Amino acid sequence: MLSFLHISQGHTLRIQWPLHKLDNDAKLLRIVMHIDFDYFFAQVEERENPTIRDKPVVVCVYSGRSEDSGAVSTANYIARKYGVKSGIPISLAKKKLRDVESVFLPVNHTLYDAVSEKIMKILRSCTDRFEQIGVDEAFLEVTEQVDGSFERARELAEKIKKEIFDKEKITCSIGIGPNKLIAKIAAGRQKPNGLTVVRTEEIERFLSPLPVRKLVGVGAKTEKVLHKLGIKTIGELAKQNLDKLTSVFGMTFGAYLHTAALGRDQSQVQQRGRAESISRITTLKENTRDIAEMLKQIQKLAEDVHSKSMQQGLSFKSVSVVVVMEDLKMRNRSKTFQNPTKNLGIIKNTARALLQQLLRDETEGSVRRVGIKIFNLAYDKEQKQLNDFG
Ligand code: DGT
Ligand code: CA
Ligand code: CA
Repeated sequence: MLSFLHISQGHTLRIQWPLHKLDNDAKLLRIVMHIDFDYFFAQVEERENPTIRDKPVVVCVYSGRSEDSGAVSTANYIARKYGVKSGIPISLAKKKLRDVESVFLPVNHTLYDAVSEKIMKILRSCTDRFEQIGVDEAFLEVTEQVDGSFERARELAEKIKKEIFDKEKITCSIGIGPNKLIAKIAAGRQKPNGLTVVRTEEIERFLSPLPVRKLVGVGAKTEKVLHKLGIKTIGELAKQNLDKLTSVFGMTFGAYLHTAALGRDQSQVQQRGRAESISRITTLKENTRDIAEMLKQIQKLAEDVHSKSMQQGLSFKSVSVVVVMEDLKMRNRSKTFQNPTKNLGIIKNTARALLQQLLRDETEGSVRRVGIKIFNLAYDKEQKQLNDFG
């Protein structure tokens, strides 16, 4: 893979990161990791209650209309052996599992979100280029960290899997490739608890036997059209000429199919998803001007926003207090510090001072709701270095 970085005289070119310092050829070298947590909602439920682990576990969205109406959100791999999968009706899942003792549970998003945040925080500490996709997936750009070595990327992935399992008892599957597209498809190849590495020179052999449906962006509809054209595998799709694909699928999507089937993808890992602020608000038992009562609630809310910020590895520079008056008018007061902090005491003390000030200014009317917000958020400075994994 690194062969083009060798100079003919026999010595190796020193790789100069960051990427923009490299020549054009070397810019093509990227190593991207995609992580997908295995049967996520069901695995979290197993973790919470290990006695259900050896049974089929089905996590459901109950619609509430009748006892079993609704759809399966996800299921563990034991249940999948019986044909239970995301999206099928709960009643159908029950039918498939009628001869075996199984566990049906309602979705508990608060729980899954909390676990997801903890794992995402681990991932974020492993790289400075991180893109979260939904609740159970993320891309990591690791090119620089592993010095362009797929072998070192594999080692890093093993350490990440171990850290997630040691800390959160959740398994995940990781794909490593020269771009996001390949990494994502690779992550899905050996599930659960898989690790699949696809080097640049392996792209064609890896992609060509796969059904077209495995290509990111190809859903049931596109698959049907492709099948009608006699195109079943990604390899067959890669052989189609661009004009034919654009005439059937339009310029944008046709061109996408063409390049994607060749395993090409230039899209960057986008650092995003960081919250602008973290806030909590609550309704008081009764409308009041009793500051002690309001402070009691504010202290609890402060602990909430603080723990949320800790989970996400965020510090803050600003704190604000908001109250909703009995006439539903909103009032707030904020304070911004010179430097970011993670200190719970600072949130509490600042909130108390802000609330006192607000009530001194607002002399009329009683308060219906109180809330708190931290903002001007930043990720913790000390990012974990690769050495911490070595
Ligand atoms: P896997 O294949 O081991 O990654 O299994 P999951 O369950 O993690 O599947 P994934 O990654 O496609 O989806 C992540 C979570 O999203 C999953 O635990 C439940 C939820 N989910 C996925 N598909 C559906 C669906 O069709 N309906 C509902 N309600 N939830 C879904
Ligand atoms: Ca998953
Ligand atoms: Ca997923």
